[in-house]
Amino acid sequence: MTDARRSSLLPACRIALFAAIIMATLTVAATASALSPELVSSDESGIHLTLAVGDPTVATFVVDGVEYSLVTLPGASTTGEPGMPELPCVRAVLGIPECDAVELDVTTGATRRTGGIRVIPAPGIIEAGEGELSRYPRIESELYESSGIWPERPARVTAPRWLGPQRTVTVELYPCRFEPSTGELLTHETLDVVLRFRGLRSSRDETGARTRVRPSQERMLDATLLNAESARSWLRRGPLSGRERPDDYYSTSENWIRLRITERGLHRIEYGDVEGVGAAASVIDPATFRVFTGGGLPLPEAFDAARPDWMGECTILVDDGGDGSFDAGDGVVFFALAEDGWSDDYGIVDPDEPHYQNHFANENVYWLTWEDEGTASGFSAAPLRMAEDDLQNSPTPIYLDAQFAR
Ligand SMILES: [Ca+2]
Repeated sequence: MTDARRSSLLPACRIALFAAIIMATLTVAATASALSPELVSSDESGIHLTLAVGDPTVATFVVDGVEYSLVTLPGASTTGEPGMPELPCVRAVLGIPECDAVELDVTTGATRRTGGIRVIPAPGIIEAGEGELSRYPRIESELYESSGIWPERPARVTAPRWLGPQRTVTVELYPCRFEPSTGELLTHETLDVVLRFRGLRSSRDETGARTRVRPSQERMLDATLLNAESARSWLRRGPLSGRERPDDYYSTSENWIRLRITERGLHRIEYGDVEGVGAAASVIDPATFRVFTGGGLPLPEAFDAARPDWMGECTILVDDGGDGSFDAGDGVVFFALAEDGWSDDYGIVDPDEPHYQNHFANENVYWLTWEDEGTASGFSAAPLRMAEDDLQNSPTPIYLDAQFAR
């Protein structure tokens, strides 16, 4: 392909380039004033937290003729279990090592008792019928007729779950508890929680490298975990457990640029485009360029329908001027579909309409990735490249416009 011919294919193409959007799986709404336990220690022998509690605020409400108290603590969340007393709750997310079980011990400091209180139940929800509004009534559960204290213990720990490469638990601390039969509110001035790990796996299984953590994941863990620093030594080892990811995934490379496509045709990403979004274009190894796309169709509506594991790789042309380095004037050429187009372009079997219209997006998305000079590509297969043909010996040249004329 000569430069002149290539440029004649491209003038109508519009390329919108945006910096890679890092896909944080979790954002945490934490305010500066949020009440949080203090981390005393965190290692494989256990995690120790302590919480000093100020005075709760008690406001009085009358609901259906019954006088209730709403108990709040500045910066604390609430228990929020429908029908159960609505009480302050302080949550902390902690990184933990891989183990068979997590045990929680909690001790309380001085406890104040306030009498003559009926703590308001947390609202439930009654879904609206057609033409009605949903209601959120506060209806007492059977607990209000029982003799125990709620919550039963002043702290609890959730079942472990993976947060990216980190095993985590959430600890809930209940500085205030309620005894319905006596009408007393118990306020613990301090709470001390110790988590211990039974059947530790990290020390007995040293096989396999630690999972590579992307900077975005590290920021997410730092913002979420109370013990992010010590939890780093407990990051997952070896291959992913549970649902296996294919080899090719976003974690396979550090470098991704999101390409937002609104016109079907050949597109060219210039050296300056890559540099323009803040990437160090001069250290890119052009042999490692790849372009991926999910295809442009929405995911199936049925929740149990098969979903793609990963995107498809596009066959691209890398124009590096033949010198093996990525410089000004070089570029990456690829064919892309817009968000709407002819159904057979998208591989739609038995389309309802010959022309497919995307009702969910105003652009199709492609992803450009690469490695820097001297760093190995994490992808297992060779990148897909267009074959170049000068068409000199072709008896019946194919004209792009004719092939897709309708
Ligand atoms: Ca070059």
